[in-house]
Order: sequence, then C-alpha cells, then structure tokens
Amino acid sequence: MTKALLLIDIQNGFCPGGNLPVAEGDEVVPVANRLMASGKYDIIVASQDWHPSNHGSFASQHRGKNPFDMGELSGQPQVMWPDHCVQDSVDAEFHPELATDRIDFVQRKGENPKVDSYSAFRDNDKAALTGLADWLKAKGVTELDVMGLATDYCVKFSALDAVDMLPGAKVRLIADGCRGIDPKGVEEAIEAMRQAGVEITDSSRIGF
Ligand code: VGL
Ligand code: ZN
Repeated sequence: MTKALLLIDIQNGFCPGGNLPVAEGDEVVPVANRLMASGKYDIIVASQDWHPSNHGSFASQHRGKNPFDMGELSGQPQVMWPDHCVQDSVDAEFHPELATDRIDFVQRKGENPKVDSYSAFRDNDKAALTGLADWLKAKGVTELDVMGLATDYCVKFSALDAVDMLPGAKVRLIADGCRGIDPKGVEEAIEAMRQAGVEITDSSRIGF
C-alpha cells in the first residue's frame, strides 16, 4: 500500500490578496501542513497553476470580455478568468506558510496558452497529459488523498481524473482541506466526485 497526498494549487493567487482569490483559501494551509507532518503519506505531490502571461483563459486576452464572463478558448466554452498565477510571479508562488520542504514532486500545469488545465493530470480537452498519472503509477500509489483549491475547478477535475487514470487506486477528497469559488458549484462538484467513486472525508477522520 502506497499512500500519496495531492495538494492542488495552494498558491498566493487563490488565497485572499491574490488575483483569483477563493474565500478562506488560506485556511487550507494548516490542514495541508498537518497532513504532511502526520507521517501517514509515503509521497506528497503539489500541483501549481503556471500560466504564461498571454494565457487564453485570461479575460485580458479577449476583446470585450470581463473576468468571470463566459467566452471561448480554441472553440470550447471557457470561463474568462482574471490574470492569475503567471509564471515566476508572486501570485504563482505557493502560500508562504505551506511547508513546501515536505513536497516530493511539483506538477506544473496550464502552460499551453491555447487550452486551460484545471486537472493536475491533463488539459481540459483531455488531449495532453501532464505525466502525473504515470509518475504516481511508477511509484505504485494505491491510495490518493486530494485537497486544495479550488473545490469546484481544479480539485474537482483532478479527483475525477485520478479515478479515471489510476485504475484500482482509492481516491479520497479531504473536504475540510478545500475551499471553492462558487458555493453552488462546490455542492455540485462534491456530488460529481462522490458519484464517480471518490470517498468524501475529512482530515479529522484520518488520524488526528
Ligand atoms: C483554478 C480557475 C483557473 C483552480 C485555476 O486552481 O481551481 N481555477 N485556474
Ligand atoms: Zn488557472
């Protein structure tokens, strides 16, 4: 049994003061640090949203679009986001209190300006893989706990892809270690994950 913890996008950009802040996003940091220090995980991985400054998910790249409008990217419906997590900016750095020394592997994503990548495993069009599934398979991961930001986007699509791309592995969502963008979206996301076979749990139920 090899247990891995996957921390999704715990970056300044998604915390209060960031460019795409999630309410209480910083509150997931102590949860992540507690889990990393628990000794219950063999492997700790973190994803990092890592966009070029001209990324096509940014409203700024589309004439007449404002952040949070719906638009299109490469012919697919796309939420127009504020510019966020631009490569090498403070906004893209992990939250300063995250215990990054405990992270074994960082999976960057969202580098192709023509497609968004909510999932840490593959782009939204499901064409290009990040390589994370193969990396976890090579390590023999049989249990994957997922938490981070944002519940209704990157956490959701990462957990759904984990179920799809790591056949036989048990995937769990650490719900108290997540915060979302839209309350209704969060509810729907948790239901979609549950339906797909993700176990919804809480950090307090895994040994604290
Ligand atoms: C995310 C929107 C755009 C996320 C990333 O981390 O959930 N959401 N880029
Ligand atoms: Zn992004």
